[in-house]
Amino acid sequence: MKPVPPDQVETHFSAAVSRLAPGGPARQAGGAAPQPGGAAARPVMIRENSALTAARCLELFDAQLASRHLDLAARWLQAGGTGFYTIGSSGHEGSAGVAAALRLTDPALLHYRSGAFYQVRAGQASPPRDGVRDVLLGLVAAVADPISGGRHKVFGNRELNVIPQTSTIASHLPRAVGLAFSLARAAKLGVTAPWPDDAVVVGSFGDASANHSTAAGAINTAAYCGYQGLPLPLLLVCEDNGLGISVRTPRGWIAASQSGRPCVRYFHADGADLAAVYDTAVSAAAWVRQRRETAFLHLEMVRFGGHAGSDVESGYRGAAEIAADLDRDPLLGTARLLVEAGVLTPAEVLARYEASRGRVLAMAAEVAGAPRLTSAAQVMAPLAARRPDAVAADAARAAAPATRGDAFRGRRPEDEGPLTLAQAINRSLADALAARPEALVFGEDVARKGGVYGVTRGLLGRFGAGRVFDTVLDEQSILGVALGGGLAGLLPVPEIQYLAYLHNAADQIRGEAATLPFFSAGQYRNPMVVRIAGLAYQRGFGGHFHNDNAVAALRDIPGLIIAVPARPDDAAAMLRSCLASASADGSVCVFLEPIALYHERDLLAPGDDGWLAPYDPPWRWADAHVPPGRARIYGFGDDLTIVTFGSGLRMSLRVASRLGREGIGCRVVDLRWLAPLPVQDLLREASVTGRVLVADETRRTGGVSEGIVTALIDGGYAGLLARVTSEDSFIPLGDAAATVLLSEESIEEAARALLK
Ligand SMILES: Cc1ncc(C[n+]2csc(CCOP(=O)(O)OP(=O)(O)O)c2C)c(N)n1
Repeated sequence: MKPVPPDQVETHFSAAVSRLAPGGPARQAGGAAPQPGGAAARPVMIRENSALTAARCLELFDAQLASRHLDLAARWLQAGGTGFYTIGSSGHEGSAGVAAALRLTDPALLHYRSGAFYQVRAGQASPPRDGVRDVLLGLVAAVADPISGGRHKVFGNRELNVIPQTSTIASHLPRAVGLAFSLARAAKLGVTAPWPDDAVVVGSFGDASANHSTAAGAINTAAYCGYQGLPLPLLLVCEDNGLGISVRTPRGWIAASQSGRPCVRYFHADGADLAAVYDTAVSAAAWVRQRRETAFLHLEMVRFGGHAGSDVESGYRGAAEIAADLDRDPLLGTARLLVEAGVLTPAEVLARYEASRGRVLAMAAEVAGAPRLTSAAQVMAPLAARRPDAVAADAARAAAPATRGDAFRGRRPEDEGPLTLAQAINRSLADALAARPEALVFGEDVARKGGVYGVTRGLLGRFGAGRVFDTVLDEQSILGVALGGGLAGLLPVPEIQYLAYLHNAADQIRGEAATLPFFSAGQYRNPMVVRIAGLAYQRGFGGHFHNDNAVAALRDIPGLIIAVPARPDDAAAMLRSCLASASADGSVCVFLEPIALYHERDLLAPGDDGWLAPYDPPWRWADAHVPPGRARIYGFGDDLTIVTFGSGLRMSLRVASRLGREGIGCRVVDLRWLAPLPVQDLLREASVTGRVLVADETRRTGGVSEGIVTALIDGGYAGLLARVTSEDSFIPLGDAAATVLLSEESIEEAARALLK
């Protein structure tokens, strides 16, 4: 196959380099300027007043060249049908200077155009990695791709501390903020993080991305933390090429919108001038590292080759405008530095350029046929990595008796008598904080107030503000702290105040948390237990936003664990299982708490205390372990199986009791877990009676019942089957709510119909 013919960027580069006028006598890049009187030799600097040495500049030039030729190789591979990704870094090679200003141990979350950064970072490893090979393996979706194992083309590498990113622009910035926050927090709590205490987190992104609410929220949160004196060592790098695909960023917008913010120090450099980028990045990195404060490094760049290989740039930019960018080619900028400093001649620059092309293309040809993933099992392996035995063992982990006694101020929960659901969750959180020094509980109103419903009451006083804290009112940032915290060795237990408010931040679970093990072939995990107060039936309170019953946005996320505890005893055991799954398996767990059951006491009659349960002491935790995906069965009736969960359980048990008085035998299956769905338990209990009623408080469309019915059919169940659900509606205020929600009456009516 023929190489890609030279485009105007290449033609302009070689012509412009040929015209460069060498400055002074050629010097060895690694050489040193002679000192008067034989004093110690000083390294040769690439330019007066720059801290970039000639030797380092030459190394960075090689990284820039490799990055440029990787873009050309990507197009060559795609033309040959063996490459699958052509979004390049051409014009953005100034990012090499940012990498050079940072350390290998500074965690990096990179923009898809930070290819030169990646090449420099690869060279910082000892021994140096072959960054070109890494990227090529990603382009051809090879199993040997060191980060995703053939699942995506991303910049990432565990050894290089480059955490892979998704294609959703800016979605990595809440995690970057969370990681910077968590590194400092882990150090304070004595938790060992995979990065040094003085590490700087770097997150790069484009100029259009800077406008995304995710970026705006993340930058605001960084500032908000800094304003309160909280350490937030984050270097935000905006690679500003003035375009978001075809849409122009208004001239001067990034500087105008990002400079002068409180607690986010603004730095600016010309991205085509490597020495300027390096010097400015050195200052910005020092600012962040020493002050533990956030900095915003604004690099003005150009974009060559359109947005991606498929993008016809001439459709939205004039030829003159495109040509005007050619003089701002960062490779030309670095060539100028090297030639003017006498390090290389123009001919040597061009020879180096061609040598780099030869090396990259030869390697591209070598990896083009590398083996790819060939089965669903291979593709999905990182999603299925569960270790039930390790989870069971971890779930039984309690604090030493003395520590536990202190945590509960002498009154152990098992001695309190029967507890409500809210109390059981509260005591379980306290047990988790006592047993797991890395656990953090945080969210809106969780600390001083103790939660809207008192579920986290008292935890701040007992465990301190380092571990139980109120956050900024931004669900994306709350989840970002969890995303970063998990990477930093913490066990985050964030709270989303109401299920309705998960939805404006759902991508942080769907697109970020859940995908990380997939795109890193299991090398990175996101341990977290996201507590969400939700579901309906708050009597006379709240309307839709406090009674939202939609879980569709969660149910189809591969690998996610979703717990819906209905009863106090299950809540405690299930929370321990979630914490253990997060801790032992790195699982992303959602713990959906039915608000209406928080303070419920009765089941069948006022004062019967049927919805209370005593708290298990630690010695019972192993026996009481509830593995994810196991249901709980109530009753032994042979006539009808009611399948339900959450508030539906209480209603179904009441219906079953009434039917029982008429001699109709029911068994009620509390699924407890919406993911993984307890399919085995479901099929077993369905086949006993041959009559199944699904009582589901979520919506008829996209609700849980669709999954239950499908699981029954898929599993070969051939008996009678019906479902009652809530309506495809939002929840109105006041008594009208009952008109659209699953009710005890509708369950009973459907049960009787099924029994006829
Ligand atoms: C949330 C989201 N919306 C839309 C897209 C589609 N998209 C991909 S790149 C891009 C433009 C990004 O521009 P910018 O941030 O300036 O980065 P650049 O590509 O110019 O380096 C868009 C709209 C996306 N990836 N993510």
